[in-house]
Formats: sequence, structure tokens, C-alpha cells
Amino acid sequence: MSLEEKIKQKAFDLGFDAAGITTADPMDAAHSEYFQQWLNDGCAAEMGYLHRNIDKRFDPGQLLKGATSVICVALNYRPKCGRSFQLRKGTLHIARFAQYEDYHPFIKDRLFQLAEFIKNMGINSSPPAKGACPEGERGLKFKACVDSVPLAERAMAQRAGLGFIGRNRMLINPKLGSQFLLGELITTLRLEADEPFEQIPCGGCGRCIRACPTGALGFDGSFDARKCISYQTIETPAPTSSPPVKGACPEGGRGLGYIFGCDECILACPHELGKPERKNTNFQFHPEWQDLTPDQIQAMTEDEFQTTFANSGFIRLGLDRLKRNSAAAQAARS
Ligand code: B12
Repeated sequence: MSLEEKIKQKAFDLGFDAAGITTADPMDAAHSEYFQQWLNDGCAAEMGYLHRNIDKRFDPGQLLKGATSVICVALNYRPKCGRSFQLRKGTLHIARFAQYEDYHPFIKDRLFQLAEFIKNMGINSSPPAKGACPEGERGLKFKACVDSVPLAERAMAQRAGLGFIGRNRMLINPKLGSQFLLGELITTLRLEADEPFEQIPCGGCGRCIRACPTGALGFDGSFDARKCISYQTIETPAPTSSPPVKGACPEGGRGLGYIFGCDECILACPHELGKPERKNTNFQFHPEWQDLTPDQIQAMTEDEFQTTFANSGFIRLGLDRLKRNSAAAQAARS
């Protein structure tokens, strides 16, 4: 087994469903230009953090000094339940990724374990790539990234051969579909890179565009976060924030009852058909949260909220936003 194969095998042993390797070279300028234009058009709405560290987002070498490779991993989160479960009448809907424990520490912890594994492979003493490490620092270095680090994760994963970007903006893997989360381990270890995944055009399909209840996706490939239910439910500040954000969560999921994220453009995608359920059962799934009624959510105290949703992404969302989203979803349905 080559070094790269051993690393990928370890990633699978740790519970990831796909792994690929790319260089830490800066990405094509087309990506940053596209991203900058998207920001200029206002499509990032109030996500101010996307306006910061733009150079780093497209250059892993700026996130870890001396970086030469990026190991990209994917964690399948497709639950056993079918779509009918998701759309039970009268219930509030929680996007599938949010029905799990918080994926950030879960993936990061396993990326740290992958880094430890590599450190213990006995390659620590190999000389660093020319100019890779400053004098006296010859050990391998790693940086684990999941979401919060400014790195264009989908574009990076495509370059590592994990899939292509669909019109619904999701990274789509031919074996897994798109219900997976991404993580990356940037390292100073020089590895052989995989071939980038060729872009597969979505052609005239357009199912995701028609499925989006709020018109966030366009046939021209555009995506406007301001209209996206996921953005409206997750990223717009709580009602108590000052000054209030204009248009915060106005749609209430257009009657679909989403209170945390949205899956409509994913579930409509033909690449989702016949794809496997998640295999990593250590990633804690909480389907019981879907049974919460709007009344129960409105009556919830902060203590109850912290207990019910311990170690989940709900804690990041906060009780104020959850109550706001639930009220908006209920109002849009009645
Ligand atoms: C901000 C953000 C959001 C925002 C904005 C979403 C968006 N589409 O940009 C909101 C809150 C709406 C959101 C929602 C969701 N998100 Co989100 N999000 C992010 C985050 C933090 C940054 C994304 C970003 O940079 N957006 C800016 C746009 C411009 O980037 P982009 O669409 O990815 O496009 C890039 C490439 O695809 C490529 N590209 C695309 N089109 C074109 C066209 C041309 C011409 C060129 C040259 C390049 C190009 O270039 C762009 C720049 O690199 C990433 C994590 C990360 N650090 O990357 C997670 C991430 C993208 N989200 C993720 C998930 C799971 C979701 C949701 C499914 C959650 C849910 N169920 O509600 C939805 C999906 C919505 C959707 N259809 O995109 C996953 C995606 C996994 C996957 N399989 O693709 C990520 C990678 C998080 C993770 N670590 O797993 N998200």
C-alpha cells in the first residue's frame, strides 16, 4: 500500500465515507473572482465573515505555513428514513444535517486522529519540502478545517477528486450523492495528489431550481443566500439582536415548516436516487427532535433547551432563533 492509500484507509477506518488528496497550491483565480463577484452582488447577505480572509480562502498555504497537501474527507449523513418521514404533516422540519450531534467537533476530532496516525507512521524525520518549514522546525504540521476556517471547501474537495458542484451548489459524489459533510486536513507532508473531478454539467434538469420554495437558485447557476431558507433560519440574527436585520426569516419556510436549515434542493436532485445510508453510527442522530411541536418550542426554557440539544448545532442556533423560526414556520402554514 502506498502512503496515500494508507492515509485514505485510515480515514475510512475513522468512519469517513470518502477521502481524496490535493496539493496546497492556490486555487485558480477564476474561483476567487467568482466568489468576489458573488459578494459584490450582495448574495452573501449578512454573512460578514465571508468578506474576511478572502486570500486565505483560496490558498491553503496561508492557513498553514509550509503546507504542501490537503487531505479532504466526506462524512455521509443520509439517514435511514425516507422523504415521507421528513414531510409528516403538521410537524416542524429540521434539515437532516441538523438532526445530528454538532458535526464540527465530530469531524475535527477524527481529523486530529488522522494527523496523529500520520505522525506515527515514522515519516516525521523525512526532510521537509524545500522552503516548507523554517529552520529548526522539521516536524510535520497539520491544520484541521471544518466550516469555520476560511477555506473554499467544496472547490477544494472537487480538486481532490471527491465530486463535482451541482446546480444546487452541493458537492455531488457519484457514489454518495450530496448528503455528506466535508472536512480537510492541511499538512506539510508532501503527498501525491488525486486527479480533480471533472465538472459534470447538470444540463436542462432544473429540479433543484423548481424545488426551492423561495427561488434562491437560478438556471444561470446563480445562488442568492438572501432567499435561501437555510440562510434565513440559521444565519439571520435572533430577533433580540440590535439593530434588527431587515427581512430576517420572513418566509417561514413558505409553509414547509423548516425551522433549522433546508434540504429541498438536495432531495430533488436525481443524483440522490439509490444512494447509501450513512454507515457511521457513532455520529449521533436525533430523529425525536422532529416530534417537537411549536407549542413545546415556545414554552422551552433555556435550561430545557441546553439539555435537549446538548452537543448539537442547535446550541449555536440559540433558543431565541429557534423560537423565532418555529413561530414563523407555524404562521406560514396556517
Ligand atoms: C456560507 C455557507 C452556507 C450559506 C451559503 C451557501 C452557499 N451556497 O454559498 C448557507 C447558510 C445558505 C448555507 C447553506 C447550506 N449549507 Co453551507 N456552507 C457555507 C460555507 C461556510 C461557505 C460556503 C461559501 O463559501 N459560499 C460562497 C459560494 C460562492 O461558494 P460555493 O457555492 O461553495 O461556490 C464555490 C465553488 O463551488 C465554485 N463555484 C461554484 N460555482 C462556480 C462557477 C464558476 C464560474 C466558478 C469559476 C466557480 C464556481 O467556486 C466557489 C468559490 O470557491 C461552507 C463551508 C466552507 N468553508 O466552504 C458550508 C458548506 C458549503 N455548507 C454545507 C451544507 C451541508 C449546507 C446545507 C446543505 C445545510 C442545510 N441543509 O441547510 C445548505 C445548502 C444550501 C446550498 N444549496 O448551498 C456543506 C456542503 C457539503 C456538500 N456536500 O456540498 C459545507 C461544505 C459545510 C461542510 N463543512 O460540510 N451554507
